[in-house]
Amino acid sequence: MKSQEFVDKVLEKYPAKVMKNRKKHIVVRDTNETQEISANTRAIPGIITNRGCCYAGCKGVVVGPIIDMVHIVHGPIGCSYYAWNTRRNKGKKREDGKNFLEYCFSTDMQESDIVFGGEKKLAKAIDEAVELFNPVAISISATCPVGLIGDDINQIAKLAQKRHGIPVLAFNCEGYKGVSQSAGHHIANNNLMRDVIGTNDNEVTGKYKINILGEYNIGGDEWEIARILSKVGYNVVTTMTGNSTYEEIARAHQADLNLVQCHRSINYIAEMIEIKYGSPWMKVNFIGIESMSTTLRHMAKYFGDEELMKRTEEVIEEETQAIEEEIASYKEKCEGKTAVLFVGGSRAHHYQGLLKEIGIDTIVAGYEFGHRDDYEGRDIIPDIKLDADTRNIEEITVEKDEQKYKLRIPEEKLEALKQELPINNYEGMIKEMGDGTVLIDDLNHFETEMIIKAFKPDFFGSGVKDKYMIQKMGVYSKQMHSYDYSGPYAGYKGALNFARDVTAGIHTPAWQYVMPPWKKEPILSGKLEEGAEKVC
Ligand code: CFM
Repeated sequence: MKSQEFVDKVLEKYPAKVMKNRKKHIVVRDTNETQEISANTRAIPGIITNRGCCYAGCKGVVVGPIIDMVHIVHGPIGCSYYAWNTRRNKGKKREDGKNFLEYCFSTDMQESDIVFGGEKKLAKAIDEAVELFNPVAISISATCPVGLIGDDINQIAKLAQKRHGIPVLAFNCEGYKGVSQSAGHHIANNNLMRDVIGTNDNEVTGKYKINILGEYNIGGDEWEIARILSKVGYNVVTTMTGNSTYEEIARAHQADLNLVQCHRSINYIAEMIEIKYGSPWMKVNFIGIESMSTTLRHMAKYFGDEELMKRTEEVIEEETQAIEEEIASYKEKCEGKTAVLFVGGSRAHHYQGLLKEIGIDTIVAGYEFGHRDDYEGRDIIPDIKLDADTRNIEEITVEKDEQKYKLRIPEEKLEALKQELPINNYEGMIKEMGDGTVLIDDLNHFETEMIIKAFKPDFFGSGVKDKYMIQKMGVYSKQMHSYDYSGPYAGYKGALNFARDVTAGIHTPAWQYVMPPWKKEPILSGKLEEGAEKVC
């Protein structure tokens, strides 16, 4: 089916008001046009959206992966339980042996706490956590009821910090704030910037100091990325926040350059670090062989050191050679297949290159909660001011700390590099998609079904809420959030893992058994009574 025909078919099913709304979130790509898409607006009530909430974006995504903090969720147990290890953000303990990622900490609010207030219970939970685990720091994340009943988590945190002498950070990330998990990223970014980054001045030594921002070590991605970067000679100060510790994040301001992998979840910190501490940020992509190599070349160019450039080429050569043959064998098996990608706020873009490398074209793509800049590129920035998700979010402003920090690179040199490198810039997803492909923002279950019927893709990269519905329709679906049980998928070895998994997934004979037997043959047989009429 042609893309426009598909869009018309989807829209005609909606009541007029809904149709008007959804129309703005769907774009058929025309490479001759500069196209716009509506994004980051409230989902329509009644539509089964795949989105999460503000708490998910704050605690689940940005704060939760810090390994040596105890992350207490102040709320009913479900909010904590359903976020317990499901994202597969991994972490390894450091010398102090502190890694609490496997635990699930909650105040388990009950009806009486809602009626009489939960502050005492929260204070007690903090005391207990300190006594039992002795963490480096504590985070408290608010869930919906906390905001509704008015528990003052900031005051509780302040008092607990005094009592125990460790940082206790409060995040007012009630689930209902904003329109999706994106609001939670923003809140987490603000607090980490205000309370943590820049508080550890113990000097990080070595050359080429970098931070990896917007990388959460899902399925071990960060380990593969860090392996490659150290092989070239980079010194990773911290990753935000996958496999990170509190103190590593506290010294992030010492890096010379910030690499931004997931722009959506961390762009606020990247901007603020540049303003306050003078280290610019550069957009990178560690997913896919070509993207990984391009990223390494961009980094070497930024530092402009001959030796580093040479080493970069050596590493690229060695790493790509090691996987070339196996990747080619997968490409042979997947050539000509098609993919649909629907993931949070960056992966639907990042994975397109890798899929292409094994011969798979992305024909439909969209974000759950991306903003317009994630689709259209950073240069539409004035519109971000109108962003729906800044509602209820305290904007923090940071100022240049000129006393202590200068720009890490001479200004003229930086300006020249900006012409060639993605420094402080991000090209959105739209520009990279071909004519006739479809972009859909905040895809819902009805539209998912329609996509499958219209395009019959071979691969659907999405999340757990729709995975099984897609597979029941006979299409291979991979969870692009947690990678199901696999990973890493980043870097060179990760690309190979991904290619292997996808090839196996597409070619498994399971899909031919998806049709239930009663759709093909009668399972009951009998004779009609004389004179009886057949009704079905
Ligand atoms: Fe960034 Fe992410 Fe994503 Fe995201 Fe997420 Fe995630 Fe995601 Mo799931 S931070 S926007 S809020 S890349 S948890 S690691 S996979 S929706 S596309």
